[in-house]
Amino acid sequence: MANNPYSASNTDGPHDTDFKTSDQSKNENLEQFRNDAEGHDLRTNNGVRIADNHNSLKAGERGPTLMEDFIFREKMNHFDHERIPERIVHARGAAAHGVFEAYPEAERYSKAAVFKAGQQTPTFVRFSTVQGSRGSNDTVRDVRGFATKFYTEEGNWDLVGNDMPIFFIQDAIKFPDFVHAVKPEPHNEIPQGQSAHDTFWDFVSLMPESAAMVLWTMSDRAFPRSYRSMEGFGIHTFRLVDKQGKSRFVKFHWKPLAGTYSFIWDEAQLLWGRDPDFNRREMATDISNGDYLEWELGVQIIEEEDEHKFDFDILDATKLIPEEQVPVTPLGKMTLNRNPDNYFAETEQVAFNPGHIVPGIDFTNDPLLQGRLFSYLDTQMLRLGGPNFKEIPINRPVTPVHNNQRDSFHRMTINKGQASYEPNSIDDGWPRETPPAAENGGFESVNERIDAHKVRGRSTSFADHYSQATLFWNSQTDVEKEHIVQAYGFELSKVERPWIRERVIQQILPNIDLDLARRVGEIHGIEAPTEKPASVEELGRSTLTESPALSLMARLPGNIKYRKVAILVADGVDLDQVTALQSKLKAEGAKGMIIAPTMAPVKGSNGNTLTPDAMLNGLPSVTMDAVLIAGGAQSIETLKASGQGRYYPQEAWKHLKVIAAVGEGKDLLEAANIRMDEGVLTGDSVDAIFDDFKTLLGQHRVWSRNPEANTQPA
Ligand code: HDD
Repeated sequence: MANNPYSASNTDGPHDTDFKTSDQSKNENLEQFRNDAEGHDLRTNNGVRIADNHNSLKAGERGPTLMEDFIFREKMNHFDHERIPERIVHARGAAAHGVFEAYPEAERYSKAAVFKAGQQTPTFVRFSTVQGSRGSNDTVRDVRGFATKFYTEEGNWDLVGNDMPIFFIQDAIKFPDFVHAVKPEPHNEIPQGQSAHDTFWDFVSLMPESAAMVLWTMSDRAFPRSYRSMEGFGIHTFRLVDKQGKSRFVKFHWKPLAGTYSFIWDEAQLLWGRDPDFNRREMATDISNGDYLEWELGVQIIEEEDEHKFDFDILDATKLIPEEQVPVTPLGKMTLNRNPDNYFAETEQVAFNPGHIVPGIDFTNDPLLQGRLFSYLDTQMLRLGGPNFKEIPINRPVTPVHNNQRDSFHRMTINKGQASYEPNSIDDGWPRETPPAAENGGFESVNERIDAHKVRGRSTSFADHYSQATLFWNSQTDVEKEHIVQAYGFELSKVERPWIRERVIQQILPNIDLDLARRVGEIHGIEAPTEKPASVEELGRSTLTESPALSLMARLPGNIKYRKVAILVADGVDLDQVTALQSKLKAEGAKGMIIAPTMAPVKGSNGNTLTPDAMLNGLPSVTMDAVLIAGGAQSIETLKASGQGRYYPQEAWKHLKVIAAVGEGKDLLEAANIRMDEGVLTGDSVDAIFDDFKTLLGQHRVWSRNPEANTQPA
């Protein structure tokens, strides 16, 4: 094209130079599409006012409806077409808008506008579960999707990651097999939101490369307490390209400023019934209360010349790079600060694609990533009905879009001009290319030399299937290990075919750890081998035996910010104590929820009243992080006499939560047979218990209670 007067050689750089983003760019961009009905008449889609929205047009009041009723037909016709296919995976999700602000050091590593020092870029983040359908539960044992769309000055960049740093398979060609195996079984569509079934365990036990990721999903990471307490990972090795054109390998990490913490399994399961929307509800409520969610985006940086310095292949998505080997360099901070206006329009229609990258970011040859680059666009064509899904407001970049792509279903853009091809001389060559160079803004792929034979195969450097599973297991605390053993125990108990259970216990788990295999084997009455059966290549070699960063306990918040604490009250409660508890919690950034036997105003001992936030069964203990019991003789008598009142602290105790009782509150603990331990505090005043309460809640749970809690009824 170089000698064509209407092509690239005729251009001298970007043509949309004055385009800049701010944290509000996407909000402003969406505004033109918002529809607020307040103060407006009800009309048909053709704009005709509707006089009666209750009665169809009939031949006589008791007669048949007339075909002529265009108002009825339009309404019914639209309703009949409301549903679109749910996502084939990650169907259940919740999203929020936010802003990403780059730290000064970010621009050292990438020329992308999103990483310019101080640059604010609007974001939209969708969190999801993988296995369940759109109507399943939030707190299932599963991986969580963590997909971020950055509406940058240079176009949309999507970082489509998960809350775990590795994946189940190495090559995208196995993705349909994996998803078929984990999804509800084809003959009866059971089970929903669970991996505890034959097809999943059949597949993963035949695919040793999945061992490490399955281990992660058997850990408490699989039910994060909240979206704000989840880490996020880009998983694949990507590239960042700096202004000089130098490319470095990177792994992306989202580090939650709130720290990481999870549910325990029984609690997560109970929540399925008590509040199936727990995570999404909390995020939406927190954002509307101004309690925003925050993460730092960081990268592990690997210079190109160090590509082969690891015990594993950095192109293998079943491997993480231990943070002890390559620390995470923070590049910026994201704050989620605005709820979507409409679930369908934004959260359901948002279309992520790891193939959406911008200059300064590039792919690697990870075969899982390469396959994803095909799949996302393809699935969106079906789910969102054709190639014009890019014009749906939530998917539009905030940059101008001009190209020669035309037509198809539901085209919104009215392209002017006669020429829809390039080069052209009719429209003076517009829209023109921007030559691929840093100063011109055009996208340029890293100029990697590829000189290879065409081969359908896998590199021997991908043969290690177990060393990082072992690393993860070794890095867990005793309680975490116990939860993992119990998880394998439960999941395999749901597997009907004995040979699948045997395969997991005898051929997979021992390669991770002999003790793990023995303990799971004991639950199933299956003898585990005493030596690792896998080949040396499969066992891999890891120079690191432990990575403390892999334990959830490594990132406990230490503070009680954003924690939800139940304050149990009934008529006659000591209101001064309640007020003191609430204000102390507030001062720490936590929230005290007033929970009473009924929703009727609670009469305090001083004659004042208090409005409850919920009833005992409205916000049960599984929805709360800790329990406080305020004093007041009459209040405690009422709670003691109530089954729900006694059950509340019992359930919280079982789930290793901190419980503190002020004044007569200790009588409720006695009546509920609560075993006293370091996590059960009593005192005559709020001051007497609060500091210890705060310290213990900062550790998330009373882990030392675990052995004793196991001996108590569920
Ligand atoms: Fe995927 C959705 C994350 C491997 C094919 N994926 C999807 C979503 C997330 C991920 C977070 C939901 C996005 C949203 O909220 O809309 N997927 C991952 C990660 C992977 C991964 C972190 C491995 C590192 N995915 C993967 C492979 C393939 C796909 C190997 C196929 C080759 N993923 C899809 C998909 C989905 C999807 C079928 C379903 C809905 C959608 O894309 O938009 O194309």
